[in-house]
Amino acid sequence: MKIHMVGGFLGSGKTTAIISAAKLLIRQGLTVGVITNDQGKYLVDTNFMRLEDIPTVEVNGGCFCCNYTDFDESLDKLVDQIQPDVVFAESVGSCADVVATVLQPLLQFKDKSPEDISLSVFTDARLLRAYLDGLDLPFQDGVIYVFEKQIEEASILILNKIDLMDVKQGEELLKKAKERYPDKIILKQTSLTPEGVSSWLNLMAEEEHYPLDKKPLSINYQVYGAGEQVLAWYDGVYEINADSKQVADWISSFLSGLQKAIKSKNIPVGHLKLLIRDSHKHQKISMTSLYEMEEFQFRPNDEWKSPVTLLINARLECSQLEISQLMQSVFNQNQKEHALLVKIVDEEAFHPGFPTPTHRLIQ
Ligand SMILES: Nc1nc2c(ncn2[C@@H]2O[C@H](COP(=O)(O)OP(=O)(O)O)[C@@H](O)[C@H]2O)c(=O)[nH]1
Ligand SMILES: [Mg+2]
Repeated sequence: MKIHMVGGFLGSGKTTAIISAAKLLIRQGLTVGVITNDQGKYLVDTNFMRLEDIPTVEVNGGCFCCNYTDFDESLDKLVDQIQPDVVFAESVGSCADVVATVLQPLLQFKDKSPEDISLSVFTDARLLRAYLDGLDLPFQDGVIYVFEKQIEEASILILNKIDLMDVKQGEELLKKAKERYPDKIILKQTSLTPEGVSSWLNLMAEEEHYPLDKKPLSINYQVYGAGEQVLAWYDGVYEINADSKQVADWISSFLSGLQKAIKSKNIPVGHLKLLIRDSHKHQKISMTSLYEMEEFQFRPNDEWKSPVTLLINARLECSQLEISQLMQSVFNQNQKEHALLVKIVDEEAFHPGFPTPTHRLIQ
């Protein structure tokens, strides 16, 4: 069984790539399982993977490193349930230091060997380009520190969403990245389709990519912890009961209300993702950093059948109070305009705890 750890910043495309990769491997006759991970209770990624027919277990309420026992049990559960040939584990987008806290424990306590394990780190090509060009990224220093540390420990670095640049820009970025990170295998990628991730999959299947030969990551947990905590988390589950047109109108204006509120308050976005589902279909909508406000591509003409569930996960650089007030005011404003039967089934907002890994093995 191969275990591919997939890390990298919020919104860099990890879930998208895992889904494409899983579909390709399943088509080839392999059995694939996924372990998702995030801070809250109601995870968009887990539900989305399952709706895409990919066997998925989750570690919620904190990252793999601080919940290693849950990670370990989730892996056992997958093995019991489906005996996978390949497991993808997606770590939280604000998580770093996974070699010492997750991969080393896998080797030492699970009796895995290095050729069974890989670590790929995803970056949004545009964010990496801005970073390598020395431009200001839309986050505080602590958050940028997490972004840097994630890249530093990668053995495979993916320049993802390369389709959003022209070919020349992509080549230039690859050249710059190779100069800056000469010890890494670096791949340009578009993760939207199974075909787009085939080179990445071949790479992981053929060679040994566990970064054992490298020095342990030198990381300042105070700075990392501050970066992790400054991004507040919100998750919510809403249930909408109305006819299809009303549901679509409510969601459309809720989405644009969110966009407007975030923009007007100038709040940096780590990730804002929504999963809309009814009994026969689903759609995931994402907004990542300020570059991608336009990524909200809701299809307003779809037929939605009541009850429609809206699952929301947000990671914004603001306080817990601000994130809950923002969600509440957009919701209330939307209710004033549409007055539908929309129930908030559950919701919560918090700052993730300071990272305290279960294990930190640096040989
Ligand atoms: N254009 C483009 N969009 C992508 C690509 N990979 C992911 N995305 C989009 O980026 C957003 C965030 O992706 P997601 O997989 O949820 O990121 P994660 O937070 O790293 O798991 C989604 O809207 C995806 O559709 C890509 O290769 N090209
Ligand atoms: Mg994800």
